[in-house]
Amino acid sequence: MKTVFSDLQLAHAPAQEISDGELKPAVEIPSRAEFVLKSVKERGVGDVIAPDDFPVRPIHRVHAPHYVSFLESFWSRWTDAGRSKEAFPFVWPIRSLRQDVEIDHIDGLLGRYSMDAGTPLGEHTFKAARASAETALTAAKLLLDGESSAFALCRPPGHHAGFDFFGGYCFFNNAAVAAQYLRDNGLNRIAILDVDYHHGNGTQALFYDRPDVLFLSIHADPKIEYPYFLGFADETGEHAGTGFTRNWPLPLGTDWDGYTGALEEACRWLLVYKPDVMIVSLGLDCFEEDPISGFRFKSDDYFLLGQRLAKLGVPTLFVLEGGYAIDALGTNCVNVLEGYAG
Ligand code: OKP
Ligand code: ZN
Repeated sequence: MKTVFSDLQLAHAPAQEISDGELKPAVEIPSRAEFVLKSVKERGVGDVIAPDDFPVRPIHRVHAPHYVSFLESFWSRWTDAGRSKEAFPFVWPIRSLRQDVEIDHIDGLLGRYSMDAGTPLGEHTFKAARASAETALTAAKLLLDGESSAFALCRPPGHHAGFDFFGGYCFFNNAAVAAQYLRDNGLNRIAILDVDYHHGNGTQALFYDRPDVLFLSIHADPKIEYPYFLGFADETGEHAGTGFTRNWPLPLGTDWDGYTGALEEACRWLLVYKPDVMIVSLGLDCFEEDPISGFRFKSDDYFLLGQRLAKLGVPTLFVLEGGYAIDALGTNCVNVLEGYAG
């Protein structure tokens, strides 16, 4: 299986994040990707290729052009305002505040285009996020060209990012951009299986009213875990997309045995839907040692996950999402890919 990776993704290097009432060392850091890349090479997963250049259009198919422009111009506006360190939003246009005014100040714009204060933006964030989306696009293209699987080593991750907002360490929704690209290039049915520990709120929202992209997510119960405000079992799609979203919120402490029931149900939906391509939003943060998560996967369980997905017999695009236990991240990720490849 080929891996797509771009060095430009390492340029986004946040120092700190707001977490638990403190400024703490950031966890979504460049070494995540470096450790995964190292394991991919050491264990001989397959060739590692750089992404192709893409026009901005496939990103605009998923994200508002004004949101993309905001990210692109962010650093110059931020420094024009006299700031030099990384940025965090702190005010949002929620209920009772106006959504319809055009904001001039960067502090207002940061709130307009975000869902949380936990996602630092820096000088190179746009460049890295765009490279991450192009990594997913290039891997999607490999499937269009006849490969039966591919691994997009994406960073920053994507599944929390929506039509016009960033959050949860995500800026462009790499899996969604890939899904839309596959649709725009002749494939009719795409399934996205999100196995990140956190609910993929951005991906769900982007395809919530569409039957052509099935969204399935297994994650920690949002009642007690980020992103809190989406990912409950009663969210099953709307309008033409009714029935094409499924969520399996699971309790803290879930281990592989506690996970497999939901996974089997998701697999049954996949078999019925018969997608042309399955995109796996591959978070590795269900791991027992993950510093920000509360599930109890062991490293060997990731082999079983890969094996189970292979049994579906569907062309599969793996897109890296979260996973913050740096030392084991490469092992866990490649365990999935090896389990899949058999
Ligand atoms: C991104 B992905 C913990 C703060 C957690 C948000 C987590 C984002 C996860 N005190 N902040 O889905 O792995
Ligand atoms: Zn996650």
